[in-house]
This record gives sequence, structure tokens and C-alpha cells, in this order.
Amino acid sequence: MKLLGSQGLLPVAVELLALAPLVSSTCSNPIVRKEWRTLNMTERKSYISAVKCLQAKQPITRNLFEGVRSRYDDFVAAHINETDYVHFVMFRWHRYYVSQYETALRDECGWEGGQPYWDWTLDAEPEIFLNSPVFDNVTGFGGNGYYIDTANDTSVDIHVPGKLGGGCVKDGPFTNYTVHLGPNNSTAYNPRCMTRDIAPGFASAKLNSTMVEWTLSAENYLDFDIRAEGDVSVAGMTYHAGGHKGVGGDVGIIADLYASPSDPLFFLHHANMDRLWWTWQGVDPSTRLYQVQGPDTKFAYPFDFYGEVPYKNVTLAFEMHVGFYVPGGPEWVRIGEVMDTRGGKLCYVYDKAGL
Ligand SMILES: *[C@@H]1O[C@H](CO)[C@@H](O)[C@H](O)[C@H]1NC(C)=O
Ligand SMILES: *[C@@H]1O[C@H](CO)[C@@H](O)[C@H](O)[C@H]1NC(C)=O
Ligand SMILES: *[C@@H]1O[C@H](CO)[C@@H](O)[C@H](O)[C@H]1NC(C)=O
Ligand SMILES: *[C@@H]1O[C@H](CO)[C@@H](O)[C@H](O)[C@H]1NC(C)=O
Ligand SMILES: *[C@@H]1O[C@H](CO)[C@@H](O)[C@H](O)[C@H]1NC(C)=O
Ligand SMILES: *[C@@H]1O[C@H](CO)[C@@H](O)[C@H](O)[C@H]1NC(C)=O
Ligand SMILES: *[C@@H]1O[C@H](CO)[C@@H](O)[C@H](O)[C@H]1NC(C)=O
Ligand SMILES: *[C@@H]1O[C@H](CO)[C@@H](O)[C@H](O)[C@H]1NC(C)=O
Ligand SMILES: *[C@@H]1O[C@H](CO)[C@@H](O)[C@H](O)[C@H]1NC(C)=O
Ligand SMILES: [Cu+2]
Repeated sequence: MKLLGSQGLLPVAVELLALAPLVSSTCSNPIVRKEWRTLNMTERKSYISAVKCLQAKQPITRNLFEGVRSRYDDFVAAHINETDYVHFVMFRWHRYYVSQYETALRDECGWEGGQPYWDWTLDAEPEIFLNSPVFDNVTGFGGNGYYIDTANDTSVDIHVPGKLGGGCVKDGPFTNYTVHLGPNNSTAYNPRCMTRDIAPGFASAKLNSTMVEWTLSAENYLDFDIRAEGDVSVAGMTYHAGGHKGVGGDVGIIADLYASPSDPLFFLHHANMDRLWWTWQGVDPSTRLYQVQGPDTKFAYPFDFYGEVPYKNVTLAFEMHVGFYVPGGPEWVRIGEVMDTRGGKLCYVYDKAGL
């Protein structure tokens, strides 16, 4: 394992965690989540088939959201509806969300593994970024969209430097895949192709190992969260925005704050960020496993980029609205129930910590 920083404390702690995991009585056989390129070709194709299966299955929330057309759309619509409420309890909400998606792939579409993650540090060089196995046109999610000049597009609030696409994804298993929801907070029926707008240089700068090391060296949850989420300027964006805007650029759907899960890569990106949080927690579980800080309100301190906003700090008892995308599933989940990936409402681990 590569050393993080000079003191070498993290790898030691991470190995201890791996040897003596925090055993929960209800989770003796956790699902193991693996990096995309460590799956063999048969497994990669099965995962893609399971995603396509969700995209072809009947939805359960069509009565709630007009534009929903598939079981996959249930997840997209839930994300759109909750975005204004869950940011910035973001990592806690997305941890549960990705785990429910994983459950749907397994229980409803025959996937046998854990939700794969994309360790983007392995691809974070401008010249090789587009060759990532996640963009493979047979055993990945396809590559970029065709080029559209969006320099003067006034619907783009922040322009991503060096974007190379913008149009429909033109190769791979999701060529011509029709997304139904968005843009932004709209859940009306709006069929159009799935777009990507990859920016290899921007992505590499935001997703490389330097960025990850710096984020993992945060001393408390709030600082970790601030580093991982970044701010709303091109310079201040960090790895969360690096995945969304590095792949979505100016107009790719994964860059849409609300409708981003329309691109299946969303779930590999968020699984990796969840893995990095899990890694960070594992360095000092007695302090970090249940450490919770941050506001209950969007763009409130310390994410008050647009001015002061009234808020309260969340606690483990804070209830997150998770939506209606699981038949019979809970509508609300407490933050304390998703802090430990092997306890509460969760039961999974990652095959590998850190870099
Ligand atoms: C791929 O992995 C699966 C286990 O998930 C195994 O059953 C299968 O034999 C492997 N296939 C190849 C071609 O290695
Ligand atoms: C995938 O990409 C390779 C290399 O660019 C190309 O030769 C091949 O035809 C493509 N295959 C498909 C199915 O698009
Ligand atoms: C964008 O605007 C600039 C300045 O007005 C102009 O020179 C350029 O041709 C425009 N680009 C496109 C694609 O319309
Ligand atoms: C989505 O919201 C952004 C930010 O508020 C805005 O700039 C953009 O015009 C909206 N996009 C569309 C297609 O409505
Ligand atoms: C995608 O759609 C375009 C335009 O309708 C069509 O020309 C092309 O053959 C389609 N590609 C695939 C792989 O279905
Ligand atoms: C969607 O966003 C617009 C513009 O920000 C806002 O006026 C509207 O109330 C929002 N709709 C919903 C359903 O949240
Ligand atoms: C990561 O990107 C930053 C910004 O471009 C750069 O300064 C740094 O050297 C890069 N780190 C690695 C390991 O390439
Ligand atoms: C929230 O917590 C921070 C420290 O993490 C503290 O500085 C701030 O005053 C708290 N805000 C409220 C409203 O309690
Ligand atoms: C949308 O989100 C709000 C806020 O969390 C929630 O009260 C409402 O029930 C949600 N609607 C649906 C249909 O999920
Ligand atoms: Cu995200």
C-alpha cells in the first residue's frame, strides 16, 4: 500500500482496521465492493446488464414523479427531489442512497457483487484519462459525447476548462440511452440522449492522488467534508466536483447537480467517495466512526458561499428524508444509522482502503 504523507500513520491504522474490523452482530458477512478494473470481463458485463435491467424495469414512483419511466428513474427522481434538502449532509445521504441502489441491482436484477467503485487516481493524467477502463466501449460505460462548443451557452453557470464533448455519448453500452428527467429540479417527462462532456485536464487535477492525500489528512469530519466537497469556483473545486464536472463538463448530465444519477457512472464515483470517507473513518474509528458535524441546511456555514443562511448543526439523531424508491423501505433514516458501513442499516466493506 502506498504511504500517505510522511508520517505513515494512516496505512498502519488502515491495516489494523482490515485485520480487526468493527464487527457488528448483525453484519457478519458484508458485501465486498471492488474497484471497476479488478472485476473480470464477465463481471463487468454482468454489472452493465444489471444496470440495463433496472433501466428496463417498471418503476414504483411514477405516481409521485410524472417523468419516471423505469426502476432506474426511481433513483434519479429521488435524487432530484432531495437535492435541495440533503446537500450538505451529503456523504451521509449518498452512503445510504448508493447502498439502496446496490440492493436493487442485487435483489431485482441478479447482480451478485457489491457496488463497484471508480478509483480515479489511477486515471488522473490528462493523456490517459480518456483511456480509463470505465470509459471502455464494450466492458465499460462508453466514452465522451461528440463535441459541442458551449463557450457562449448562457445556461452554463460555471465553464469547465478543456472540455472535449457535450453531445450524446457515442459509443459503448449506453449509446443512445434515453434519460427522462431533469434538467435541474424538473421531474417532468423530458426524453433526450445521455450526454458527456469530459475535461481530462480538469479531471486529472481534481481527482489525483495529491487531492486525495490532502483530503484524507483532515483532522475532523467537518474539515474532511469541506475538503471533499470543495467550493463553487473552478479553482476551489475538489474531488467531488472533479468527478461530476470532469466527466460532465459544461453540459454532460452527470454535472447536473440534481439529475446527475442519470449517468450510471455517478454510482461508481459516489462509491469511491464513500470509500474515501470509510478510509478516513478507519484511521481512528473510536473518534471518527460516529463523528458528525455540519449544517442541516444547504449553503449554510461552513458552505455559506452565497452569504449567511440560518441553520442548525446536525447530530446522529438527525433524520434524512431518503424518498420512496424502495418498496416498503423507510422514508426517513437517521444519520447515526449510516455512519458504520457494518452496522445500522448497512452491511458492506471495501476491498481496499486509501490510495
Ligand atoms: C470472473 O469472476 C467470477 C467470480 O465473480 C468467476 O466465477 C469467473 O470464473 C471469472 N471469469 C473469468 C473469465 O475469469
Ligand atoms: C471501440 O473502440 C475501439 C477503439 O477505438 C474501436 O476499434 C471499436 O470499433 C469500438 N467498438 C465499438 C463496439 O464501438
Ligand atoms: C462566442 O462568442 C464570441 C464573442 O462574441 C464569438 O467570437 C464566438 O464566435 C462565439 N462562439 C460561438 C460557438 O458561437
Ligand atoms: C439549471 O440551473 C442553473 C443554475 O441555477 C441555470 O444556470 C441553468 O440555466 C438551469 N438549466 C436549465 C436547462 O434550466
Ligand atoms: C444512435 O442514434 C443515432 C441517431 O438516431 C443512430 O444513427 C445510431 O445508429 C444509433 N446508434 C446505436 C448504437 O443505436
Ligand atoms: C425548482 O427550481 C426553481 C428555480 O430555482 C424554483 O423556483 C422551483 O420552486 C423549484 N421546484 C421545485 C419542485 O423544487
Ligand atoms: C495533481 O494535480 C495538481 C494540480 O494540477 C498538481 O499540482 C499535482 O502535482 C498533481 N499530483 C500528481 C500526483 O500528479
Ligand atoms: C456549528 O458547529 C460549529 C463547529 O463545528 C460552530 O462553530 C458553530 O457555531 C455551530 N453553529 C450553530 C448554529 O450551533
Ligand atoms: C420530496 O422531498 C421532500 C423533502 O425531503 C419530501 O418531504 C417529499 O415527501 C418528497 N417527495 C417525494 C414524492 O418523494
Ligand atoms: Cu455527487
